[in-house]
Amino acid sequence: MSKDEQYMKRALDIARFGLGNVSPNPMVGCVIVYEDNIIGEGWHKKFGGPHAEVYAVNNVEDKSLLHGSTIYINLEPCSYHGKTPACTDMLTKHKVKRVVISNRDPNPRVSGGGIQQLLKHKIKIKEGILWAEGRELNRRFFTNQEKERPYVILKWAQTADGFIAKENRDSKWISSDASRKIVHKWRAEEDAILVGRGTVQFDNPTLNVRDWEGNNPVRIVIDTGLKLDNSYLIFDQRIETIVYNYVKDQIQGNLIFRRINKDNFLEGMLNDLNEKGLGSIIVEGGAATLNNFIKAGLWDEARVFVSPDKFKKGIEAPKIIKDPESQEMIAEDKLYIYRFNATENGNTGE
Ligand code: AOF
Ligand code: ZN
Repeated sequence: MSKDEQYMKRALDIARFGLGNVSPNPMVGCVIVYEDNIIGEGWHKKFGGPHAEVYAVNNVEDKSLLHGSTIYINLEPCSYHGKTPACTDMLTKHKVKRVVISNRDPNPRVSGGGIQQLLKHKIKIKEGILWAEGRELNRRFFTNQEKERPYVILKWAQTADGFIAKENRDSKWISSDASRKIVHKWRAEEDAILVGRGTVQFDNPTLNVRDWEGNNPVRIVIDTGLKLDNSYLIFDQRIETIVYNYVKDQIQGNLIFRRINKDNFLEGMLNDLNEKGLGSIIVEGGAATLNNFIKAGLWDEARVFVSPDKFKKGIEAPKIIKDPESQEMIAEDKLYIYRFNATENGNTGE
């Protein structure tokens, strides 16, 4: 690894601390280096809060050193005043020497404009360092910007013989305790969690984060004909909950009913979620709902636990006709990860 790559790796590592708190903004880390020493670093901590560069510059004790420093940042610095001031103004004010970037910011309000601002002030630029790693870290953000929809993660647990539930719909005990703990971590990492009507009816889930510390995602239920009565746990008003349907638009406190056209329903729903600023969803079932996302090609990642049990009959698990990108053991379960598109690799994206 070159020096530039090593410092960029540090920027990416600290950027990741923002996971679960910055969406739909990207995770950004910034490392300031003077004569091969890190003199300041910081990351974007919270949506609407200061950007990574601000924390990093504030972290530098002797600001006069900024003049001769290199700034490592995994995303092109922003050049417009959004919820917070333009980072390029701060960097040019301090007359930093060089800026090293992993990815350009696809946000149309930046999109190369940040780099141009810095060049205009004679600051040296190097971009594309650990480009693929940066794309991977911010895959949710890049999907939001490029496809104008949330990043979609499908998740289910199935038996070794391919069933997601028993014939009586009992699906609670397929995966191990360890796998279930990971699922709660995953819930805290995404903006929303989605299930279909059947899952609410048969499992009455809470869809919150219990076995992990973190934010509860917004709950989403697809109940096109509004068949669910208000006795289910997800209607307890404790967490914002959206019911997507064909029938009505209505707001009842924390419970929102949202009508979407029947044609291209999933696209319409994802579009609505994008407009609400929800950058990612984890789809936890059931089989019909998961299959609808797969059929429509509207997914980015699938995380599938396979337990050693055999049910012999029951509700068939969804199938993804491609090889998993990775597999690992979680206690006695196998966890397979599939990607709709294999990670982009190799070039600088220019
Ligand atoms: C940076 N550094 O740490 C982040 C950036 O509304 P604002 O002001 O928070 O701006 C949000 C946009 O800024 C976001 O969509 C993305 O384009 C960029 N994020 N830029 O220079 C950061 N988080
Ligand atoms: Zn910024």
